[in-house]
Amino acid sequence: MFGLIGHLTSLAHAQAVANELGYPEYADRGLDFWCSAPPQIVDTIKVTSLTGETIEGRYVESCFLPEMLANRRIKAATRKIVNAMAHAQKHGIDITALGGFSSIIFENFNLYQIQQVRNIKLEFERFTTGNTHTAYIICKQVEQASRQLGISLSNATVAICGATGDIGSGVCRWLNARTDVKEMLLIARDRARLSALQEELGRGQVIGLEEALPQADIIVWVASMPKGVEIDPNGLKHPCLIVDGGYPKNMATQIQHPDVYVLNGGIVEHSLDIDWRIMSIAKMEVPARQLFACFAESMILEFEKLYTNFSWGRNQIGVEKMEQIGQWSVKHGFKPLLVN
Ligand code: NDP
Ligand code: OCD
Repeated sequence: MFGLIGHLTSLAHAQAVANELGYPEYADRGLDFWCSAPPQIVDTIKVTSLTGETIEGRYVESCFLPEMLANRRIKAATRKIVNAMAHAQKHGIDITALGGFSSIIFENFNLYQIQQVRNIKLEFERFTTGNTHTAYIICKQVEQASRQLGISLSNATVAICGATGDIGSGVCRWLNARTDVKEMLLIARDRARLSALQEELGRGQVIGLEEALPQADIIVWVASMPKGVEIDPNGLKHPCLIVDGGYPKNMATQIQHPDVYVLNGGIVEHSLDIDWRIMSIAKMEVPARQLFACFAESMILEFEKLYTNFSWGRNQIGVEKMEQIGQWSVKHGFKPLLVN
């Protein structure tokens, strides 16, 4: 059985959907309430591969909210993640993806140390961040959507916001090794990590966001921002392809400009309908078929009977592993979401 650990994007979002999902006691409650709420299994999922095999999974809501980080409720945030992992393990889930901020919190707050959660000893090999598949899908979106829009990578400047992160560094490695992209602009806050990445790649310009945006033909957003930033589409190149892989979204602006194309980044479309209700809450356009690539990674590992933490640790996503998960992704019927 596979599992998905996820969370909602804001307190307002959580309050709005709690009622709809049959948890009226969670609606209208403030951050304190969510800080003390236990994890819940809120969906049972069935997915069929293109090979014909059907697998079953569970969605575990951790009850983490990004406001917990913004309000320095760090202890609550870390408890949400380890409790959700213990809940998944207790329910016999063999391989679980740590969606959105779950893996970021796990890594940033070094939760390896908390292996014992009440009577459960966490078995970390039952969990995967899902980031190898996410990085692979974002790269395929860049390659295929740029072709759709007539942007040639060999003439293109690609800005990667969150370049030094787990997904961002994987994307940079792929663009460097597997494409002929002309220029890479590397954006993040920590200068030392940016220099280390630049040295590893042997290329790339370290630059601030404001300076990078007007120069980019393609912008990949993979920064771990609890809240999105506003940008002015008139200050971008035209055409410009934006692939926003953030959860919550890195861009707060709803862009409506004929020459700026915004793609929901790190999203796959499955070839067959999936029997679940969570993706309508996550506001997918086609909720029966579209899902987060990190979630798809745990399904792929279940289809392949690979009960191992395929994606683990930080900044270790290499192109060979991306290619490997990519082959399985295609085999089981997942495709990157492209421009309509
Ligand atoms: P990491 O924590 O590994 O990396 C985050 C990166 O963002 C770092 O480079 C960090 O560098 C940078 N960053 C953070 N804040 C800012 C800021 N304000 N301005 C510029 N850069 C910033 O995160 P992941 O790679 O694991 O995840 C990245 C994003 O992808 C998250 O939003 C996550 O929720 C989302 N995600 C999407 C998935 C999907 O299936 N679509 C799956 C998994 C994750 P620094 O701190 O130096 O600024
Ligand atoms: C990307 O990184 C993936 C993150 C995935 C987040 C998934 C969002 C799924 C939304 C469904 C949540 C339903 C929660 C209902 C809460 C009710 C109280 C227990």
